[in-house]
Amino acid sequence: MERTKPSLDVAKIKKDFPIMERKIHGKPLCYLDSAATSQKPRQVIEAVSEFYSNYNANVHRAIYELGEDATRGYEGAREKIAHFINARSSSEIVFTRGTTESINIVAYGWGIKGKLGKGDEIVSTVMEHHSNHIPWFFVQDYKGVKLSWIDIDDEGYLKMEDLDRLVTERTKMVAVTQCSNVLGTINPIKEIAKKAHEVNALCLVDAAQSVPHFPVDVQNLDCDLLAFSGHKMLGPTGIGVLYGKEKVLEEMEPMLGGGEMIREVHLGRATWNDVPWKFEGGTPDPAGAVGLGAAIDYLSSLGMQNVRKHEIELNAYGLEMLGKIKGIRILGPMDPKKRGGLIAFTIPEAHPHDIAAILDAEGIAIRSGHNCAQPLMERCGIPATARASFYVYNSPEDIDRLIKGLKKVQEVFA
Ligand code: 7TS
Repeated sequence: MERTKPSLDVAKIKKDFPIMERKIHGKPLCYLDSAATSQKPRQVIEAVSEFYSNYNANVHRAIYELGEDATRGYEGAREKIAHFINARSSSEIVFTRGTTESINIVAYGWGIKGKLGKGDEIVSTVMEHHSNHIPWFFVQDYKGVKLSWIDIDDEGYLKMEDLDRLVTERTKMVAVTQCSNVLGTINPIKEIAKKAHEVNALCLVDAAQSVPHFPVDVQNLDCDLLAFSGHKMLGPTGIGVLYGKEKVLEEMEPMLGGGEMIREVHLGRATWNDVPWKFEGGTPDPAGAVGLGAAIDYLSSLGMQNVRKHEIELNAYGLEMLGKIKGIRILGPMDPKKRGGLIAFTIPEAHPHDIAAILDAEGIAIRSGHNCAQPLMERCGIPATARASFYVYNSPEDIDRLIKGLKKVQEVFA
């Protein structure tokens, strides 16, 4: 395949990321682990610094100007996020610490504290990250509900006949990832949500690997709940989002008690604030929210369609070049358009941790291990993978360096 010109001006983008100046073992950083966490552009770092330098105060409780500035920044970020995923209103956006916390809030507030009981069922898939497994295990253990999982086919697509078979009148929730962090598979959420709604079940989407990488429109998907993390989309760590349809959020119980989540408290009893604040107990992270708002501005200025196009180009080149490595096993769909910007693989000569260690000596950062998806590893019959993942600052040259590094791995272990 001929190398195509990337859709994004990567050389210009890279200049916005101070960390790209770093040398690792004397070599320029080649960062291929954005599915774990993305790097941060100057615009985000400066927004956080600006918050602490000029606006810092606790939100929603101060009468003075500084407090109002901080609250405006925090609530302004909520508006930006609502717009970014096309929510109907900012009251559908709950700030959390990330995807994991968002899903746990639902498992607790809708599941454990909700009306579920024996005979009810929750359907998920074998390709979920642990963060979209464990919270449902909690619900299973507390409420005696039955869990079942949609399987994958040999190419790494969901077996849609399993969806038809497993989603029944007993199903109360279908919890599924939009994009697998290992296979890269992009799942047909619209179809899955429609199926869930046919039996009056809810559909929760783990969007940790989708919202950062391609346009996501919650009204078009018609999902009921959707979770993602700021740190995977150029934003700060420690801030994330739970989107929920207002009616669904209203019917859920809060997980954290205290702070802004209350309306009235008397000894021994209390009533809750309106959504979304009902779910934001304790002092929140306004600097993180403002940083996430800046990340959204940055991604919007690039255009999410361009981000997606860029990653498809990197996928195409990566799949082609990795495909030439002798004995390699690439997980997931081989169509670059059907996967998110990541490629997990194994090679026969070396354990993924050995691959990652040798690549590190070359300045290349990749993920190795079970990728927090042990049930999927079991399903694929392997203990671990190496994984290269791409973002706006990656270019075909990074893939060339990866390939060169892998050749070195094969020499070492030959
Ligand atoms: N869901 C998916 C699909 C993910 O990929 C991750 C993190 C999470 C949930 C959890 O996100 P958090 O921000 O709450 O931690 N995935 C990865 C990964 O693939 N490598 O490191 C973290």
